[in-house]
Amino acid sequence: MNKPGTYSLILFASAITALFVGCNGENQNQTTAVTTATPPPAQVLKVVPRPNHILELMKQRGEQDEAKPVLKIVAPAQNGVINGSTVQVRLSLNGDLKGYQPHKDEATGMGNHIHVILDNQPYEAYYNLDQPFELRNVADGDHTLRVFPSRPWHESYKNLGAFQMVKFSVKNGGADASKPATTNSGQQISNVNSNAATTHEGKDMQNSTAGSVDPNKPLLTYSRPKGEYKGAEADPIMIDFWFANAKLHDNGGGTYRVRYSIDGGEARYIDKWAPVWLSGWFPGKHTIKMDLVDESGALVDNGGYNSTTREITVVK
Ligand SMILES: [Cu+2]
Repeated sequence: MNKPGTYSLILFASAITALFVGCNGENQNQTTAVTTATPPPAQVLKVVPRPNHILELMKQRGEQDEAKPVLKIVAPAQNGVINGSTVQVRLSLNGDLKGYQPHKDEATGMGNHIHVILDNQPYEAYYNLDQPFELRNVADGDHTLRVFPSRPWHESYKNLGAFQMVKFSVKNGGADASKPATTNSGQQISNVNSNAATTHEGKDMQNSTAGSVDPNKPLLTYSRPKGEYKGAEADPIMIDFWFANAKLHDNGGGTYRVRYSIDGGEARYIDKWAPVWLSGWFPGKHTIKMDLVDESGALVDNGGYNSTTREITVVK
């Protein structure tokens, strides 16, 4: 975010100002004019309430936001071994759904969906549970898969049973590690069944393997923000995560805190498990670092997944 050119200009302007003050005390107007070349304002991010357009969407959705969706990972199986680099993901959705169903509205490109996370990569969106979701180009080795249901605006459901994780491994996959990361977008026609070509959702995956994650220990799963934000979408931007196997400080006597920092700035804390909306983003690239810490501020490790840094782009 530094702009060396701008700062040199300011230094130069200050030098000129000093010169004027030094040699001609009467030239106050000139001095004032030059010193108004102030440095660019720093980005100040404020926590703001849930925005009105989301409140409006919630109203239109009836009871859906009170749903308690329960996911089950049908495939890959826990500790399963996959031959080949394409991993078929199958999920079943149950629980108290109150009308909640994953579905992409073709007109808006939005809808309820599932966040699917291979290892600790950014999530991919899975819309049509009637079709398997393909993770393509998955590297040989051990992996984890994490899933949880999401609303159209990418806020996760946080009820018991919404989040699931399995470990599996890939053998003889021959995945191309040199492939660029997730450049293919979404849908692809697959002729798995020659009689009826089916549309599979799926994504090329980055080269990664599992951390040594203990499924019973406190686990922070980074979800949002992700990708590119444009116009009204970029103000405010939501921070959201899944937290399993423990409680945060303000959720009934928990001892954990989520610490985040934007662009390497001050540490901020989330003590109650809920999305946080931040307003005031400058255009450009930003980093978001999200850590799980204990009350002394020490990182609580779990296979490396409890400390995640992501980059997003804000376009205005
Ligand atoms: Cu989403």
